Amino acid sequence: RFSTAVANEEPITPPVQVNHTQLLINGQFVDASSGKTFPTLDPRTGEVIAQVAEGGAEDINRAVSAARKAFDEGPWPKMTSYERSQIIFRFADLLEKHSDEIAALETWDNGKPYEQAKQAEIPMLIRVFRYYAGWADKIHGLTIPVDGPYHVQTLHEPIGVAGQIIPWNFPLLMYAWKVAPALACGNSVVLKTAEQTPLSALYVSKLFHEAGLPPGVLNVVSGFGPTAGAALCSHMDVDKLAFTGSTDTGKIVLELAAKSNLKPVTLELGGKSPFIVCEDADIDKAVELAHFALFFNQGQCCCAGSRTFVHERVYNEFVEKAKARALKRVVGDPFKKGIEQGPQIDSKQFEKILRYIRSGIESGATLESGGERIGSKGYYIQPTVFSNVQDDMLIAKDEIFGPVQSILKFKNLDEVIRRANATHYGLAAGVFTQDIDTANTLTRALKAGTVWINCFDVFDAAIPFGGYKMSGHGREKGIYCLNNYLQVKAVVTPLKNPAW
Ligand code: TXE
Repeated sequence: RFSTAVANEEPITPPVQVNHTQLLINGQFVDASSGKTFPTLDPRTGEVIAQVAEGGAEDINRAVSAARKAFDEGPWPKMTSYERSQIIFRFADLLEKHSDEIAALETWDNGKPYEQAKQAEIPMLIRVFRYYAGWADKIHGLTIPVDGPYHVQTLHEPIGVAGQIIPWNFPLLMYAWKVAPALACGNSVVLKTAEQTPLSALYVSKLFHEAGLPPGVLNVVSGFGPTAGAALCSHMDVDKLAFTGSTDTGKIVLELAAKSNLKPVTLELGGKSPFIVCEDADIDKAVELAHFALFFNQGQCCCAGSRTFVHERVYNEFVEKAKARALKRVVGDPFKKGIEQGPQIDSKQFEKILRYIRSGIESGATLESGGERIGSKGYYIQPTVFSNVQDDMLIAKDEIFGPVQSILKFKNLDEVIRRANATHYGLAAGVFTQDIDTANTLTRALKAGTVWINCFDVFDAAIPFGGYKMSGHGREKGIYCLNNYLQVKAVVTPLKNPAW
């Protein structure tokens, strides 16, 4: 059933070395001021990959000072926008050149299948940087006609020092979504990576400097949330914050921003996204995409289709096929070819997921497949499918963030709209139907930042992404993200001769 091949065997040796474990401040790799380090672990075994410098408040101060200086005194905002775009393009070329090592490092630290990292995520990382490099010299204001003898224009200026905090589920994609637009708009950055996955950001940021990025423009601090993360959020010299992570931590980030200097905050938080399969849907395709929507990246996606609503007329057929698909899922060492699912990120997430599985069973949902760990080493979990899930069960309400599919039954559109929207989250939704009117009705009725129709997880650098309700504030990617990193200055000049 499940490929347990490597969960109980010696893991494959990753084809990459760890060269950078210090903090990157002002263009230099440096130790933490405290001299402290922390281990980053291999999710395949729980063993230590490397000791990494543990940044704290003092290191955040150093990084913010470097970013402040790079922003206030240049050269970054004083370069032409074309020069900035060329550096970002050169960085993208280096990412392409080193994509094998980068993908290997990402897999090693995170546990995601190497093929997924290499074929999907690194190309997207590169694409996002090229997309925003293309924007850098196309950002400009407007000339505005007004009721008086004035020439009025707007200048679109960078905000200043951007503090950015990212999670561990897509370390490099989150890096790209944050760093690329901030730098393209002319800001400087202090990035706090997730404590579970500090390695790949350090590696690629070194390449960024090789591409010509001036010192201080991008500073990377590894460390923990309540120390380094909170210090960044509270810092009086940080002008803007961008955060991706849990809704609970998002609230803390917003509070710290408000209590310090009221810096604007964009938040990309959790989700419990509905995936709605109507009675006229192409069932085989819907089963496959519902499986992908939930199990992709070990189920560790903020937009995972984690409430699979299926129309009662096709429910039994769907459940049978969803179960069969889950039983075929290939789980094992993410460095092996053909692996669809690797280990979960760490013991905390692993235990959390197993708790939710137990809660699903105890609350009366039907366990169709999976439900247990695989092997005795590392954080592998069987692809798990529950049917007969009810809205009030914890597995239907909370973000599990693991390979656990919950299938719910519905009777009609009004009912499924009401139930799909009955959540504090609003990140994404999937709709499966062949009827254009049903698709249009659901698209407009669902309270979600993204609606995928007959597809799921289609990401593109140009498509905005973000949440309604407690899934977040603001949008990342695309043209919409530029506003997060720009100030608008209105400039008014009297006209000497209004007739002309
Ligand atoms: O998240 P945290 P965790 C969800 C998912 C997961 C749960 C917990 O449900 O099971 O969150 O994961 C930093 N001040 N998501 O504990 O705490 C932290 O160091 C400032 C969804 O990993 O939100 C890391 O860099 N920063 C999500 C980042 O916040 C703080 C992706 C995320 O960690 C901080 C990840 C503080 N006080 C988890 N505390 C998504 N939206 O994709 C922590 N951090």
